[in-house]
This record gives sequence, structure tokens and C-alpha cells, in this order.
Amino acid sequence: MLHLDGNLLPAEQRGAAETGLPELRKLIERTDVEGADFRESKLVLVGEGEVGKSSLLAAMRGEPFDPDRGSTHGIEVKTLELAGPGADPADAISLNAWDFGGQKAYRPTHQLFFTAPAVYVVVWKARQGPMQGFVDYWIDLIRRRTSDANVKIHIVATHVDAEGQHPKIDQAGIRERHGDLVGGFHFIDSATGTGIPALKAALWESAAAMPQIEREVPASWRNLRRNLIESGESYLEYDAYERRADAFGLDADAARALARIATQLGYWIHYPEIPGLDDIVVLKGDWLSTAVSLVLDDPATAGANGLVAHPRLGDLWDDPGRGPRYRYDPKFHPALVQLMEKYDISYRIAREPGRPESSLIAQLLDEAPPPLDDVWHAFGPRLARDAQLCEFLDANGAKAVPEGLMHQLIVRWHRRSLGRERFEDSVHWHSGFVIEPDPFSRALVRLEGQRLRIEVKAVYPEQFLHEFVRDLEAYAGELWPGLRLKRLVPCAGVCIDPESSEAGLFGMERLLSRRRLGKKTAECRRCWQDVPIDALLHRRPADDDEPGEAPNAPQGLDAIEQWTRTQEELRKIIGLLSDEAVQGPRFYKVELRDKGSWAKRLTHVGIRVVLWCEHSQLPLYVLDGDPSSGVFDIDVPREWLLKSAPLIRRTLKVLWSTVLPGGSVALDLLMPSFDPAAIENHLELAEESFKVIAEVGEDALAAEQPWAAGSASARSGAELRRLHAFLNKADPGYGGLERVQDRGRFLWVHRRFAGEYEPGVPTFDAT
Ligand SMILES: Nc1nc2c(ncn2[C@@H]2O[C@H](COP(=O)(O)OP(=O)(O)OP(=O)(O)O)[C@@H](O)[C@H]2O)c(=O)[nH]1
Ligand SMILES: [Mg+2]
Repeated sequence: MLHLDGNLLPAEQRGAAETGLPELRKLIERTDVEGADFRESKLVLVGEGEVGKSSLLAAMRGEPFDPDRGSTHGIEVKTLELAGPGADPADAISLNAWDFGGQKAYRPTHQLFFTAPAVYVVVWKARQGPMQGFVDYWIDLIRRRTSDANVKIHIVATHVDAEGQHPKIDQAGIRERHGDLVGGFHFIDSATGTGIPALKAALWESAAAMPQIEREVPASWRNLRRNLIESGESYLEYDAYERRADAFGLDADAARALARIATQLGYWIHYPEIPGLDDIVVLKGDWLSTAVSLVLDDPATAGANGLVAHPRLGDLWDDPGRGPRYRYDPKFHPALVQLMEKYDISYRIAREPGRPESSLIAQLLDEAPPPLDDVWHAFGPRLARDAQLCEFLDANGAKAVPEGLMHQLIVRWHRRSLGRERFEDSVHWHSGFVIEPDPFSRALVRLEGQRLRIEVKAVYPEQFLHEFVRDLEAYAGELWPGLRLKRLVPCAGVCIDPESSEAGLFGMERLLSRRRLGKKTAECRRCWQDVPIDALLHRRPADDDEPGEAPNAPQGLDAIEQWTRTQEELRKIIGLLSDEAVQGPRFYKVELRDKGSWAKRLTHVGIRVVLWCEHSQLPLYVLDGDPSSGVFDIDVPREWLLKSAPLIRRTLKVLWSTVLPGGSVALDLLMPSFDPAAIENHLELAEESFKVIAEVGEDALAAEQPWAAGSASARSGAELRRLHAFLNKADPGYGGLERVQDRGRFLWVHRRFAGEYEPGVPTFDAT
């Protein structure tokens, strides 16, 4: 058996493992046959603008010094061959050197390409003022993105001969803060060549010490990659790539595996799932970032607060006034837009007749916040309010807001923005935004110094807070593994500060551990009063995934409250079954086709499965106006029905409450002419069926104990997967439900809502 988890396999093989076992097997077989050493690693040059990064790389590559070198647009990737200390050619290491343009505007995008394993060079120039701060800044940026694993950082001062003095930097301080990550301090001059050989030797040492520098990969892979690097091409059409691969002895499967793995490693770009990128392999890592920099550098887009019409993008990406490196064949423009979306750089705004399709580049949003009176202060005066603050702490415990975080959050949450239908209604700026998680609640998210403050107005504001912070934690954990999220609870008026500034803040972890220890209060570090912990944590447990009590509203709750509870339960079910949603939908209802046959205890029973849309929370037959749409009569093993009963019951309850008066907003808005009684009839049938299942099931349950072992979610998931297999036989298209992604999670929605999640291939027409 192959053990694929953990870090036992080198990255290529892990990549192959993720793409499927057959490919992995093939890779391993090939390695046995024709394994060859592959000494290659990544070098990343960073630092402020114009400190001499590109000149340094040129000097190391043995190119003549160019006193009039232009500033780097985006990223340039070049190879740097380093010979080992002896003359043995087998010691040579080939580095892919990534030279980043230092302009501030590029930083949020560039750091996406800071990956490990890699040797980093932080370049500085000792002319003006204290450069120490900049050096620290870049080291921090690298560490946040890489969580220190497999990273070495060299700190290089340029212009040393030109300056005529040895620049000073607090080496001891930097070593103290960053420890073993620091590979060394170097002082060079690219114009005269001073210090260049010694630096190259030091970089070789660091690269040679990287784990997996000598990866065993098939010689055919290595030879193909070498050939492609040396050819200098930026991209290949997929069939040309296949032909080239074939010439190096790679069949179609192996070529596809290599393309995917090289994408995962950040060398190439090939996304078979993005239309337009499926038929090319981009060979240069800087291809996308340069395209993004052309947009970021565009004064017109900046002047429009980041709003750019696609024809304008078309002009920027194929400007006859620029050199070939900055021109992109228009057939790739749609793919570029989709890649920017994939990296949360931009999103497409709602289409309007007479206006060309447009995107918002979040990084170029206005610095000044818009007036918040109407959209926030006046909103929902009777709704409950809650707030939380988040801090990001680095390995040294220092606070740091990840660069570009706010822009990425704006893109990530744009489906809840106020401008969903009319872009002009959006409320967002450089460091904040207002969103509407659902029709009855709003949230204001903004940067406050080094903290992110999230305020919510809703019936149960803690629900959204919980969802948002959890999403933030997962997202930040992926992008900035070197940072840790710390949650803070404001005193929210509990604080007895004489100025009632309500500025007291309590660390969430501290409150929770105090409570676990049985303590009832926590001391406020602002007013030094003991504040009741329960008052600070007026939150209900939100992550229990056991079937909670029904969302049926207790007496006295009004429609909005009931609606909110229903949504919460829906979200829980969606979250509980998120892995299974890769394969198929989660919302369905079951009726027994013949209740009598259930009692006969045959091994199989006839059921009717009715599929629901997870977006509108309505059955497909309602949305399609066709009683047979999304309705399947199938035979299933009796034992499946017994095991699925808990999930069926839980889903049934919540589907019921969506059609109760006030339950589903969607029904009134989307289907004003539809009579809810029709759904009610269906649900009644399902409920009766469920009663029959449960009654006759009791003794069977006792005998078979299908509900006994494992956690509820694991069991429900397994049974749901079986249902997908049954339905697949009847209709692999699941009645036309489409799978879409929202913040990395899958949803199954009616096709008419799919466009809200996945806007399709972008268009570049003038209207
Ligand atoms: N005398 C001297 N000049 C240098 C040295 N390094 C760079 N320069 C000059 O400084 C200017 C900027 O150098 P670049 O290498 O373009 O700087 P960069 O860091 O790549 O700049 P960006 O790409 O804009 O971030 C150029 O005009 C170089 O000729 C050095 O070591 N000595
Ligand atoms: Mg440069």
C-alpha cells in the first residue's frame, strides 16, 4: 500500500499523488528505470525599488553592467547556474531566479509567488537613511508566507564601491530575530563585480543544503524541462507541448502529469479547468504577474478606483507601443482575467446593458472611506450588534497585517457586497468594506491600525462573526502560514471605564481557557474591573455538528428570527457535508414509493428522491416549473435508508422551515406565482414516509445498530456518497444542478444561479 500523506514524498511525487494513483505509479516506475539527479532550486530576489536587484542578478549571470537599466515590471524569471566549490560538474546547481520589481504597487501580488523551498536574497542599498527597517520588512514578508520551512535568507548590500564606505546594518539584531534563517550578510557592487564570486559561493552552499535538492525525477522530465527553459519560449499550445514531450519519450499521460505538477510547484501555468488555459502550457512564471503589473500601473484604472472595462484590459495587454515581453495574444486575455480571479486580485462586476463587461481590481480602490451613515449607521437600528477584532502575529509574536489582505477579502466576499446587482451600490475602499451576508444583516469590516475590526448587525450576529473569522483563519493560514490569528472580544459596554470608552479588549483564547478552569470573570486591562466571561462571550456554541434541535421557531420569535435560524441550520448541514459536495448535492428529500413494501423487509425499497437547489433553497421542480425536474424514482438497499434516516430527518426539518411563512425569502422573490402548498404537500409525503421508516425501523435499528458507531458527520457523509452513486446511475447530471464554488467550497445550484458564482468566460466586446 502506498502512504501518500505526510511529507514523505518529494513535492513532485506528492503532486502526482494528488492527481491520481495511476500517474504516481507511472512516475515511480519511471524513476526506477531512468532516475537521474536533478539539482535545481528557486532563488528569489526582493527589496525596495531601484536598490539593484536586477543588476545583481545580471552580475551573477556574468552579464555586463548596465548603468541605465529600466525598472522591472512585474517579475522576471531567469536561470542562474552555480558551480560547486570543486570543479565537479555534478555539483552544479541550476537556480530559477525570480527578480521582483520593487514598486510598492506590485507587492500584494508578488508575495503570492513567495514560496518554499527557496533561497531568498533581500537586497538593500546603503545610501539614504535607515535601511534597516526595509530589510526587516522584507524578511518578515518572506517568513509570513513560508512559515520558515526550507528557507534561507541572504542580506545583500549593493553599491558598496560607489558609496565609498562600508554600509552599516545591525547584523546581531537581525540574527537574533531571525536566527538560522539568515544565510549571511554580503556587500557587493554590481558595477565593479566586488563581492560577486563570494556571494555566488554562499548561495550555492544554501541551495545545496536545501532538502530535496537532488530529487529523483525521470530523466525524460528533466530533459524536457531543460529543453523548454533553454528554448526561451513563454508558452506552448498544448498539442505542441505534447509533441515536444513525446520527442523526449513522455507519453500523453506522463506529459499531462508533468504539466500539473510543474503548475503546483510554481514553474509553469497549466489549468485544465480554466477555459483558455486548458490548451496552453505557460512556461514562464512571470507571465501572469507581468500582465497584472500592466493593469496595476495603468493610471486610468487607478483613476477609476480599480474599475476597468475589459476592452481597456485588452488594450493594456496588447499595446503595440510596448515590447514583445509586454504583449499578450488576445486569445489569452479571457484566461488572464480568470487567473486574476483565481488569485483574488479582481472580480467581475454585475453586467449592465450598454456597458462593456468590467472587472474591479481591488488593490486600486480609493484610500478614503465613503460615507457610512446610510449603509451602516442607519441600518437595522433594532438588530443586535456584535464585534470582534483580529490580530495577526508573526513567529516573534509581533503584530502584522498581511499585505493585500483587505483587497483579497473584498474579492473573496464580493458575492455578499451591496453592489451585487448594481456595482454603484458597493461600499468598499482601500481598507474596509460593508457586506450583506443575508437580506437581514450587514457587516462592516475595516482595518484599524494593526487590527481587523469586524462589526455585525443581525438577529444573531455571532453566527456571521463565527463564519467570517473561521473563513479568515483558513484563508490566512493558507496564504500566510507564518502568521497566527488572534481573536479579541471588545468589552461592548460591559467595561466600567469612567470614560466609557468601551476600549477594553479580551483575548478570546484567554477567556475560553479561564472558563474551562471554572473561572467566572476576567480582568479588564483597561479599567481593571472583573467582567463576567459569559457576558463577553454571549455566544452560543456554533460548531457542534451533531443534529441540533430543530430550527422550528419557538413561540414568539418573529419571521426574521426564524429565517435566521433556518439559515444557520442550512449552513451547518452544508458545512457538515462539505467533502461530499465535491461529488454531488446535499439537499434532497426522500419519499417511500410504497409504504406497504417497507413493512415486508425486502432488501430493497422503492423511493422517490427530490433534489433541492442549495442557493435558492427550493426544489428543482419548482424552479423549473416541471413536476418531474430533479425527481428520481430509484430502488435503494433498505439498510441505506435506515442508515440515512438521521440525515434525512434533519434535512427534512430544515427544508420544512424554509417554506413556512417567513421561512424562505427566495420563494416570494423568485416565484411570486408559486403556491407554497404544492411544496408543503410534497414535504408532508416525505414526513409520512419518514414516520413509517422510523417506526418499522426501530427493531431493525436495535438489531443492526446502524447508528451506533462513528461520528454522526462521518456516517452521514458515507451514506450521502452512496446516494450519489445511486443517483448517478439514474442521471449523472443530477437533474441539471450545477456545481459552483464559493470561497473554496462547493455548492449545487440551479443553473439560473450558477452565473452568480461563476461568471463564465469573460468577454471583451465594447458593449
Ligand atoms: N554603481 C552601482 N550602481 C548600481 C549597482 N546596482 C544597481 N546600480 C544602478 O542602480 C540603478 C537601479 O538598479 P536596478 O538593478 O534596476 O534596481 P532594481 O532593484 O532591479 O529596481 P526595480 O526593478 O525598479 O525594483 C541602475 O541604474 C543600476 O545601474 C551597484 O552595485 N553599483
Ligand atoms: Mg529590477
